[in-house]
Amino acid sequence: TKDDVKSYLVRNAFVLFTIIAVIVGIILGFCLRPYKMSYREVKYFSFPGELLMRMLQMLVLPLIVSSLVTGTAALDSKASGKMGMRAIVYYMSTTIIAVIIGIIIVVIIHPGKGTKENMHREGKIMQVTAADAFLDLIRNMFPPNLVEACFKQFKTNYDKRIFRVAIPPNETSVVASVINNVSEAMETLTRMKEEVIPVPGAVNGVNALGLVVFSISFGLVIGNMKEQGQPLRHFFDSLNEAIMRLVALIMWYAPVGIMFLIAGKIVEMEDMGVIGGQLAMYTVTVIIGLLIHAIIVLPLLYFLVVRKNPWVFIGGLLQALITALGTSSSSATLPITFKCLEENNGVDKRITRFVLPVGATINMDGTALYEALAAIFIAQVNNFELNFGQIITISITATAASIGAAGIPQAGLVTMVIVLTSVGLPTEDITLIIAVDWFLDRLRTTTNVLGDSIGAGIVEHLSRNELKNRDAEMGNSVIEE
Ligand code: DAS
Repeated sequence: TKDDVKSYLVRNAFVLFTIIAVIVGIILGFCLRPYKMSYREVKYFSFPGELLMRMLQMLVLPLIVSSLVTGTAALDSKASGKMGMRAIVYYMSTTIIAVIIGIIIVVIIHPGKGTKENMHREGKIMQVTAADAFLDLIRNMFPPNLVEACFKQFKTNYDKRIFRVAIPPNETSVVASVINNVSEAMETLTRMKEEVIPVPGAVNGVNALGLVVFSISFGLVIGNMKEQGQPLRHFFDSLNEAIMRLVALIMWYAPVGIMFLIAGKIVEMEDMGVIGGQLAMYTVTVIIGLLIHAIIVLPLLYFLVVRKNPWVFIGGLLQALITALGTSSSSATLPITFKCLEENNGVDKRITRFVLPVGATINMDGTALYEALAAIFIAQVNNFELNFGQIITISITATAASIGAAGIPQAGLVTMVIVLTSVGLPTEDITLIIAVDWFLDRLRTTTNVLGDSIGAGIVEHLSRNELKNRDAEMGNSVIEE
């Protein structure tokens, strides 16, 4: 029909604009580099990009809450339990696969050459065990103050954000004490790289994990309340719809924002010449690991389970993937991921609403792969022989750290502290990799978003019977327009 043609054109126009934006952003960035803009000029220049980040982040909180509440309320608890299990199994298995890939690749390529003198250096700070890391994660699932969990804002400069993001609201947790202890190392780190690391804009550091747990429970309860739950269900439904309409508006602005985010980053990045051989090897190793996961493992998994062409599915996600690349934040990308999955790939809204917010919060394949790989790289640089037990500890803590990392720029670098301390590696060695982290962060964020989206496709396929039954039961789905 005419409408179909129109929406097809609009969709393709978005993808086309976004690709053009990336290309123009790169060209513009390289053309402006010779002018050596000051820090302030770069900030002014990237302002349109900063605005995009803020607009997207503005929607994240209501989007997570409203979609999860409506998503779970629209299913009966048995169906949502099954879907939830499938999603969790998918998240855990892909994260573990990612960690294993990271470990194998870094052991084979061996980018760290053991240049540091002191071997077997004891970690200066308290040793965090894998159990501590997990307990911390679970603590975060139950924010004692829901309101505070919603509006913790992290503004100003990067170092402040590093500390505060890592310290969950109201926590007297292990992570908090670790971060306090390494504050000195982190300060050195920020002092060294002051002009390099600032990221555009304020970052929304909500305790997404806590909100996810709350919203799912709330949705389940409303779902079981029958008529009495109706007003709340309608409220969250219509809130969700309104937010998605705002997303549709922001999509028009997204290419402009992405162009300036990319150009601004290229203008301010350090000269590649200063990146030494080891760091270059490390970068290549990370890229190879992420590529294996993103273009072999995930598509293969999709194909094996869903039996459809994964590349067609991934093609529909292009705009979300580019937004992830541009923003380095999977939660800022979340609104766009929703749009791509629902509109381009036709994934059932009951699935996206239910699994995407959870995925964006806890499922970070790229981050998990990165953390394990980076920790072993740091061990290699320190000539620190890791035994099998320590490698297992790294895998477990890297998984926990990826679940605990917020979907914001470079959060993975912060949660790395957990992984390093768990095996007694020096946390100040995070400084070794910080120069390339902004770039690798973009790639791992893209991998994270891809993992979440493929997960939604797989869970939808596995849950088709429940969805059908529910349709039959309800006459029609509650949340279908
Ligand atoms: N950049 C983050 C994300 O949004 C995670 C990370 O730093 O690894 O996915």
